[in-house]
Amino acid sequence: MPTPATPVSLTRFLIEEQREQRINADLRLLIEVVARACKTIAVAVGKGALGGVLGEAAGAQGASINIQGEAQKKLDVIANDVLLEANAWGGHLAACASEEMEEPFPIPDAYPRGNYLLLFDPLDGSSNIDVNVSVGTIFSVLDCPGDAQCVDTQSFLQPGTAQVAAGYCIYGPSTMLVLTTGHGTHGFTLDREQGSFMLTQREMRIPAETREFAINMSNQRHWEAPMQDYVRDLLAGREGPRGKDFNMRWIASMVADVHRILTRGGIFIYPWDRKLGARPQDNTDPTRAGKLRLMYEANPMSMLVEQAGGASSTGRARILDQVPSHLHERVPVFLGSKAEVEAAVQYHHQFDAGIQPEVRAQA
Ligand code: AHM
Ligand code: MG
Repeated sequence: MPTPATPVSLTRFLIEEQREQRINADLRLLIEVVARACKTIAVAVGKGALGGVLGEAAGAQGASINIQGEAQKKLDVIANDVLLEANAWGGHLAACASEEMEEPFPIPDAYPRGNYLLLFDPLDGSSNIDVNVSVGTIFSVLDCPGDAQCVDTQSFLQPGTAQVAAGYCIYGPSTMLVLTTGHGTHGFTLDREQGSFMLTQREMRIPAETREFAINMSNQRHWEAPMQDYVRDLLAGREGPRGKDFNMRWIASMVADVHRILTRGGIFIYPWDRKLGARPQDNTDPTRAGKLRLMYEANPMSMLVEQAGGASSTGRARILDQVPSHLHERVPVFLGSKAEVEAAVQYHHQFDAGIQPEVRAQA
């Protein structure tokens, strides 16, 4: 009988990556610390109503509102605090930035500073937390440019191509960490008895073609013309210009939607829409150019998706090439199966070139 392959823990995987000189010791420590923080968050999320952690966080006057203008859940605050505390003292970071905090958090003077920057959305999809839907933590790692003692907002304003690692932890029926350090995208499942993340999906691959799309259709009337055309053609199915039937899924928790796409393909779209504000191409207000945040959500997810053979775009340009001008910049997001992302981008390019929908349908 063949011997079953030895299970590979996250720790062993990272040590082997270090031996291959794909990561250094500090980056290994950083990823281990983030993974440990995610285990703590998983416990808090898993307690649900029993832990008294559901509902909104209290602010000075009613609900606490974060920099994004959203009411914070208690678990948003808990997850943010867990990540900050876990990462403060290891000596691997110069600073953190969080979707929940207006300004970056430099490592306190009491601790040594390292040369990495960590960005995170501590609890993505938290509006779903009270209804027990999968949520997750998304993170991105950058090198700190210049002197780690002088870190500021500007230090973080790097394009997604500069990320040295990215990942998410999904708190679902099982807790999984999905990680890239620029050498493929790998999935680890938390063994709850052992307390260890175990490698369960090496080299995740997204099928290039798909028949599944994920979008919040309730915003349809606010979309721009090429989005209307693209989704109209998806919905037309086999009888339409795409010549095949499409299925739709929308969990409204990006981590869960992207996890499905990494597992079985699909396209995830959160396009610009009129109610959000400034059109991204007008570049007047980067904080209102979409719903999802470039640096905490779009960049890490784009790196994971590209490393798994997929594609990621604003609808007009590669997300990872976007140079941020604002820490909390937002961006339209199209990511997933490569051929489908390219199809969606085509609708935008043809619209920008003045090609009419009927002509596009025959193209
Ligand atoms: P959050 O970071 O405040 O949770 O917001 C991001 C979430 C994504 O997880 C999800 O894709 C999107 O918002 C859902 O938006 P909508 O409620 O408009 O469908
Ligand atoms: Mg989020």
